[in-house]
Amino acid sequence: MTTRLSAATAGPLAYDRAAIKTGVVHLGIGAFHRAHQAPVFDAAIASGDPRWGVVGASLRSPGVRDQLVPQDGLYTLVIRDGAEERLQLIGAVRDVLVAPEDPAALVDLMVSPDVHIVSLTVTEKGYKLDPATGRLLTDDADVAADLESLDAPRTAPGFIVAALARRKAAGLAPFTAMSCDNIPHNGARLRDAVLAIAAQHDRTLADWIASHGAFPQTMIDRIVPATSLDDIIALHDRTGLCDQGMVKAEPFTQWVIEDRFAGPRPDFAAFGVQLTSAVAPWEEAKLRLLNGAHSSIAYLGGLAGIEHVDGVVALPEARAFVEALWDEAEATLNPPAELDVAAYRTALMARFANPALQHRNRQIAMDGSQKLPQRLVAPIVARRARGLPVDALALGVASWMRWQLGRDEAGQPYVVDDPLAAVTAQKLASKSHPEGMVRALLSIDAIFPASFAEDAVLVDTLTGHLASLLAGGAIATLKAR
Ligand code: CS2
Repeated sequence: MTTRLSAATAGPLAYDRAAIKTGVVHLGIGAFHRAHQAPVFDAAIASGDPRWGVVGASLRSPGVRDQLVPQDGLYTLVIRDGAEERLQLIGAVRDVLVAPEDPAALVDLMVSPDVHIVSLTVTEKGYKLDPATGRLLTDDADVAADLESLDAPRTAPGFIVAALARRKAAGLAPFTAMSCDNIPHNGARLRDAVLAIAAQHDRTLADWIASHGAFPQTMIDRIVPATSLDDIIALHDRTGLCDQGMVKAEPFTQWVIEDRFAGPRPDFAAFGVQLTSAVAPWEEAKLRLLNGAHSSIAYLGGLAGIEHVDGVVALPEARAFVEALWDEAEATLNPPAELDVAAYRTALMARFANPALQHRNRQIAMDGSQKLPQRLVAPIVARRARGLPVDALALGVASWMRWQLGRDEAGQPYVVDDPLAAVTAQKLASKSHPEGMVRALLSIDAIFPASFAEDAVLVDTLTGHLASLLAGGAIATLKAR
């Protein structure tokens, strides 16, 4: 019988867990939160400020609660760099709630005067916004339910509105609602979604949130692949404890936060977080360089049957493609003065090549419809507005198009895991010629602007790439560039 990690079996922490308060409610407590924000709150607690304990909530399934609660919320952050591995025990997470099981319990907690921050990693689709325009998806069943009643909220913005309404009624200050997802202008988008739902219920509530609430914009960066059973077994072999809540990550971590809070916050700067008034240039650089390359690598590699990111960038032709994509994307950026783009690119290639991460291409390939607009479409828009070519960026988009067929180059089927999968499948249903396929997919206005279909040069480039992917495959296409 294996021994589970828990307060009774874990090694000592640098602080007394009994003294911690819940200052943060985190919506969407997946691996990313546990590897990126929770360690910062943990550092704040370890520095002697016990206000920043975290209660996480899952908005859908009980999986994380079942991993963490039997372990008293404790888990190991495994930091891997090639052959080196560092373990960090994180004690900041006090509890995990499963929102659909008891929505009222989550709202009650968010109303606590000790809670100053409600942070979110609910992935792009969790905001229920049109990916191209950022407009609230009022036709979505969960959004419609939250617009109708907030007695048992279903969406992240719905929970925030329900809790802020109670805080207003109780004469409490609002908490700061902090999006930590890879969506552009994440703070403003969350604010818009919250205000749209609030206004539907109570105009004065919406006005109160608009004037007293805070929705800082953030840029978050750390590569955190999904934990596998092999990872759990390897950690067990090393420590003798079974840690089902472990997360693995690269050493690199960056968090840039707009310094706009409605109430107290940790001394973030003391824990390596950058506070600034201008997050957008950081976010744009990260989304277009790291994430744009990541998505392209994921589709090309996935089609070629390469399992992990490092396996793709091990190929010289793939590295050359990534550099070309970065050349194109970099020309659309207005990077912050502190960002040395050349050094960032060099470091980024090394991060992708980290063999110990085993970051699956299929994980990154998920939810492409939600990711493409900010990662690949936006830099194409910027370049085409200046009449510039977009060969590499267009290959990224064409590989996403080819991915929609649901079968790799060896004929292996896979599930296109995307909220718009039915739409892309339907668009492609009667199409067999590359140009028809390109035009059909470009007509999805949640992803692409209307200008794309009217841009003959772009349509031609996309069609050429898609034809090559269909005829010769991803590696041959990369080699022929
Ligand atoms: C990845 C990101 O899955 C994906 O779409 O591109 O999760 C990426 O690993 C992070 O943004 C890195 O900060």
